[in-house]
Order: sequence, then C-alpha cells, then structure tokens
Amino acid sequence: MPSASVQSLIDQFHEEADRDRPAAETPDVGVIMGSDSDLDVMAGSESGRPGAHDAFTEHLGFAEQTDYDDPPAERFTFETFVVSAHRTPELMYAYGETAEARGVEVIIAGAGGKSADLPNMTASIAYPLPVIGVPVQEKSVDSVIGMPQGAPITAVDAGKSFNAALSAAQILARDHGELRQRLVAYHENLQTDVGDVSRRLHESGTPDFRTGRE
Ligand code: AIR
Repeated sequence: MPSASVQSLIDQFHEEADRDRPAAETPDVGVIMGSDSDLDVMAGSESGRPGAHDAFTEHLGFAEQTDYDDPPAERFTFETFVVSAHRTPELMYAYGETAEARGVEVIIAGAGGKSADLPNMTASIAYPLPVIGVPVQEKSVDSVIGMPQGAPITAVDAGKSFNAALSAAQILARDHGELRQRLVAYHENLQTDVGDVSRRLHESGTPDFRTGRE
C-alpha cells in the first residue's frame, strides 16, 4: 500500500491526466530520479558538473513548473519528481502511465546503484513516450540501457543529465522552431568558446595559460 504522501502524488497525476489543459500550460519534459541523493547529478551541482536543470534553465530558456495551476510564463517547462522504482513502485507506475495524458512529451529518468531500474521500467510503462535514461553512476549503465528487443530506451553516458536535457529539447524541437534556434545558438556558443580558448592557449603559451586557469 502506498503511504499517504505517495498516494496524494498518485492521485494528483491521475487528476491532471483527466484535465484538458492547453499544451503551453503543461510540463513538456518530466524529470524523475530514484532519490534526492541523485540531485547533484540530475540537476547539476554548484561545485561540480552542470546537469539537466542547468541546461534547461541557463541554456535553453525552460522554466521549472512547480504548480500545475500556476504555470510559468515560459513556453517550455519541465517538472521534477523523486520516484523510486523499488521503494515506490506504484508511484513509478502512475507517473509513467499518466505522463502522456498530462502533456509530458519526453521523460528524463535517472537512477543510481546497480539496480537502476527507474529509467528502463518507466520506458516500458510510458511507451510510446520517449524516455531518456541517465545512469547516475558508472555502475548503473548496464541496468539502464539493458532492455530486451521491442522495449526501447534512449540513454546518455553515466552522469550526463546535461546531455539528456539537450536530447529532450532536440525531440521537442522537431515541432517547435524556436527551440531548434536555441539549440543551434547553444552549439554556436560552444564553438566560440573552443575557438577563444584555443587562441588564448596558443598566444599565451602553455605555462601562462595554465597559471591563468588556476
Ligand atoms: N534507487 C532508489 N530507488 C531505487 C533505486 N535503484 C537508487 C537511487 C540512488 C540510489 O538508489 O537512484 O542513486 C541510492 O539511493 P538513496 O536514497 O539510498 O541515496
């Protein structure tokens, strides 16, 4: 039996699935993770690597939707939940089952450990919605990507939730030209960064360049 707090989330997902909200008001991407201990990898950490949250909010102009009745003004949004395949299987089922009806177009699912089953199970439950799996640790890779024939999942390398956000935006961009433009602009900035750093390295010489980075 789900606990009261889990049941209230399950009920909310079903209520939202029954509503007929305009696409601009529903979350376009669902980000779920097995535990809030996955947050530094899934969202990004201030001291470490950036993650999906950073890619969405800092590079792609998305906003996080935290209240279905008060959606952000931004056209593209994502929602974030902790959903554990093993601790809360009913919640995982309800999330995957209602995602499409709630307006979600692509799910990013991350889990760590050796039994990282949230991405692969969600891919099966939410099918035909695309699911991008994020192995939170190196040891989670086999568990995330090891799907039987006929049960697809798309996945990124261990820890690369940033790329999962870009992939989700690529999927959405097939129907949304403005997102395509943002993806192209992001890539152009990447190129500029490499060009700038290359020139600085060359012109300062390795020792000075290295000192400048410290
Ligand atoms: N996990 C949580 N429920 C099922 C699984 N497989 C994963 C989480 C996290 C790891 O187990 O995704 O990476 C450890 O979770 P915790 O909550 O013990 O820190």
